[in-house]
Order: sequence, then C-alpha cells, then structure tokens
Amino acid sequence: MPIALITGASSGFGRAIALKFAEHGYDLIITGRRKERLNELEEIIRNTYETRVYSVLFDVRDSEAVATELNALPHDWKLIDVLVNNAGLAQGFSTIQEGNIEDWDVMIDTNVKGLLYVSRIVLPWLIQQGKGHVINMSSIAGKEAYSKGNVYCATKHAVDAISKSMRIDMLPHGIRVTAINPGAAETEFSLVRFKGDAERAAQTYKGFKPLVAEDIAEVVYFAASRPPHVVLNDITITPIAQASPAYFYKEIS
Ligand code: NDP
Ligand code: 8X3
Repeated sequence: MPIALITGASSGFGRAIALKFAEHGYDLIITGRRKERLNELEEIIRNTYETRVYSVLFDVRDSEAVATELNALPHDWKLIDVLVNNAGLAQGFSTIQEGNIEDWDVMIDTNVKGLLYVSRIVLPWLIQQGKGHVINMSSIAGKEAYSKGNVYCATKHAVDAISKSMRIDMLPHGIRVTAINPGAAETEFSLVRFKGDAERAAQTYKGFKPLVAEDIAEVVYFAASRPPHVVLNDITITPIAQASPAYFYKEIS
C-alpha cells in the first residue's frame, strides 16, 4: 500500500484529505496537536477502510519535536509516497501598524518554518527512494495580498516560493512538488483566525457558497494520482463567487 503523511489532519482540509486517501487505499500517517481529534479520525478510518493509520502528535513549530517524532516512525512507515504539508493557520486580522506581534510569530513559525521542518526530515527519505510527491498547502493569499491579511499573505507567498524552490531542488531526484492555492473554504480556519469568535467567523462566508474541505481533498488526490511523469505544479481553486482574495460576488439577503 502507498503511504501518505498529512500534517494538520485533525481538522478541515487535512482531515478530508486523509479520508480521501484512505478511500483510495493509502496507509496514512496523520499529524496534529489535538490527540482526541486524531484518535477519532483514526477510528473512523479503521472502521470504514482497510487501511493502516499511524497518528503522530507534534507542534510543527517545534523543530526538535518534529525531528524526534518523525524519526521515531517504524522503518516501514518511513517509505512515504505523498507528503501533504497542510498544517497552517491565520491568526488575527489587522493592519500592520495595529498588528499583534505574537500572532505574526505564530503564523510565520507554523506556516513557513513548520512546513520547512517537516520537509527537512521527509525529503531525504523520498530522495533515498527515488520517488515521491510533496503537496504544499499554500493559498490564494500566496498569490495576492489583501487588506489586513499582511503577515498571513506573506507566509503563503513564502510557501509559494518554497514550493518553486523545492521543485527545482527535487528535479534530479524525480520527486514531484505541487502547490495548492485555495480561496475561501469553510473549515475551522476563520474560527482560529478570529480567536473563537464564531459570529465573526461565520460572516466570512455570508452571501456566497464557500468551498468545503472535500473540494480541496478531491483536488489534492487528483494531483497525487496523475501518472508518475506528470506534475501539476500550481493549482488555484476558488468558489464560483470569488475572483481574487478580495473580490467576491455576494448576495446578502
Ligand atoms: P483548520 O483550522 O480547519 O485546520 C488546520 C489544521 O492545521 C489543524 O489540523 C491543526 O491541528 C493544524 N495546525 C495548526 N497549527 C499547527 C501547529 N502549530 N502544529 C501542528 N498542526 C497545526 O484550517 P484549514 O483546514 O482550512 O487549513 C489547512 C491549511 O489550508 C492551512 O495551511 C491554511 O492556511 C490553508 N488554507 C485554508 C483556506 C481556507 O479558507 N480554509 C484557504 C487557503 C489555504 P491542531 O490544531 O490539532 O494542531
Ligand atoms: C485562506 C484564504 O483568502 O482568507 O488562505 O486568505 S484567505
């Protein structure tokens, strides 16, 4: 069975991607910080699909924990075919002059450094196998900036650049690199961004039909299931009501 390692599988895109890959016969390494969420997903997958699941708990911002936990995987679990670097978040929504420095640190440490820490451990394993696929979760915010998105947009622009560089670095090793750039998708993303304010989070998706996690999971699996000589480099997905990070057609009643 092929193996997929999915970071941030305790919620949203990561959870849906894990379920999609399980449906297609992948064994799964699922990671996140919330143990109960991973346990629950593990149980659903075990009860629904004939696939093996391995949960690994770590904070992607902690480079030592990332290295220790991933290096502790049993040898046969290190034969990873697909790495989905999905863990990430936005925290806060304000102008730079009013920005919260702790929020900036969390976003930069998670979205940029965390993705690098995981990749630093897993890429040598893929290189040793001479095959593999890395799928980095960027964002439409990695293509264009929007008002009060400054640091989140910067982190996703960094993911965009890292994906391009990674593709070049992996060229001699036959390893595919894909960047996925979703627009507005209703997950726990806005709840996290607005620090638990459910009403404010819900406003984000008012007046149009947002993407759902399964829409992204479908695309991630599609990219992973192309013939080995084909690489989908960069995929931007928005709801039909969204043309850019800030340009929406909303029908507010
Ligand atoms: P969710 O909040 O639903 O899921 C985020 C996931 O990331 C959770 O599983 C969370 O796990 C994990 N995560 C966050 N911080 C850390 C950390 N420090 N260490 C380990 N895991 C962490 O949001 P989405 O599913 O929407 O987001 C997934 C990715 O997609 C993110 O990179 C986000 O930036 C990106 N994205 C989201 C869009 C959207 O509109 N929803 C659009 C474009 C991109 P836990 O809390 O258990 O650690
Ligand atoms: C999440 C999408 O447009 O809210 O990356 O930044 S957006």
